[in-house]
Amino acid sequence: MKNRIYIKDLKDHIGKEVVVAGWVDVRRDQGKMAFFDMRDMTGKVQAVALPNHTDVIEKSKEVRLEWVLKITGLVNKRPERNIKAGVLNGEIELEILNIEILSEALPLPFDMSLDGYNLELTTELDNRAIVLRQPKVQAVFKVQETVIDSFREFMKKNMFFEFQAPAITPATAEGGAEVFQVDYFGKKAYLTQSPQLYKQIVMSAFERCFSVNKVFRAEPSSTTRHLTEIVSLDAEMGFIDSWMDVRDMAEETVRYILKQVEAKNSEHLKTLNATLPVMIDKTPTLSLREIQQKIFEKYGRDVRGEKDTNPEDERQICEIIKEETGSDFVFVYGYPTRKKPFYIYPNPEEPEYNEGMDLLCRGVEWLSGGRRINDYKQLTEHVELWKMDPSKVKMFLEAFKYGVPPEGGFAFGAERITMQLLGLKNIREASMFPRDMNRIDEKLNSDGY
Ligand code: AMO
Repeated sequence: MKNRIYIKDLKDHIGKEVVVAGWVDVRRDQGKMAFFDMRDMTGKVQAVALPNHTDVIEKSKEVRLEWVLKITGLVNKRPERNIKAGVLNGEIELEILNIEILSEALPLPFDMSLDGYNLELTTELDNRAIVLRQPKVQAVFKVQETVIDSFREFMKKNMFFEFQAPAITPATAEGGAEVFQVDYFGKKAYLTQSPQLYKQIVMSAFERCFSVNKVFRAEPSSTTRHLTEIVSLDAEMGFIDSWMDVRDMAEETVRYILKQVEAKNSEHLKTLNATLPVMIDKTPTLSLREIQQKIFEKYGRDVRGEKDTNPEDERQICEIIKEETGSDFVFVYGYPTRKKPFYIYPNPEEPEYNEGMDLLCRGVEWLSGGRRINDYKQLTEHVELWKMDPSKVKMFLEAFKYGVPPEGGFAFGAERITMQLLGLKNIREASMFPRDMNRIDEKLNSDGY
């Protein structure tokens, strides 16, 4: 739209005639005058129809919430007594000279105002097409945008090369049954669970690489922290001295993301009443066995010897670490080698435990990663030990025949981080169009074409 001024810029046009376009946000009729807020993607402004423009008053009274208008108006300073300090456009208002109706709207099926909005999650998700206009819902995805942008920024600052990993793969990367099978011209294929093997191949040529990709997990259960389709933020780096270099890079990545969210989304955090988690100077790092011992000592719950953490362990260890150090984050490393994927590097001093790690925060896993095996011989031994078919990982193994430095990497789900940063109760709130066992937007199809 030519000549349109964005609402956030109106303050630079005081005394001038401008064109704004957007939605009617809040209406207030007051006797001889009519007021409503206009909203565009940059903010809101109060529009007012004054008694001397009778035709404009008539039209203003006609408009309803969410109608889409093009308004020609005069940017006026508000009278001193009406100034709202600290609010965008709190010092100005738009005197309406002309209204052009671009689109009418049905009455909203529920209250979408900032204070009045209170939908149950299922209703919210069933009504995503409308609810996306609600400020709290928008705030979640604005924060998520910063999370993904700042991951990318931090990677690039650190010379990681961005690549695109395929979504259709011939074999499963992480093992296990949680994969979606697709019929690929009569052959079996899968939606990727992780770009794991590809990122290691790309690293072997580019030294450092990252990807921002959709990955798919056929999670057969319906939990508050699992989706079947997620945005995976993956990184892989060569020339590490030990797995601790990978941990440090993961920690600095998260620290950068937190700083960016704090700097760019303060209004959104306020809207959501969210407090960011505390990351102290050096995030505590404990082995799986150490955290199991701590849980036993503090809560008397004996999970010593378990092969992995369960949600209750994750909650309890985060509580313990918070109490002991003030940190909301904790790294856990050293999982039983044979219980994890074949590519993870076993600790040379006790090979039955590996150099894989998880980052937990506020009771939930944020990230997994660690050191990988870079030696071709050791890798082929693992393929055998894990009873894998070597022909299915031939392309992966190929890269390791030709010189690969000591290396490692990590990945985290954008929805998990968003959920945990904002203290959301359900991961579905952190996915714009969530996919789970029961939800695949059946009402969205284009069979009519
Ligand atoms: P992992 O399987 O632990 O590791 O996944 C990495 C991160 O992805 C997120 N995540 C999920 N989020 C929502 N719903 C799910 N179903 C789901 N599954 C995973 C979590 C998790 O920490 N290849 C390794 C990573 C690596 O070693 O580099 C991997 O995929 O935030």
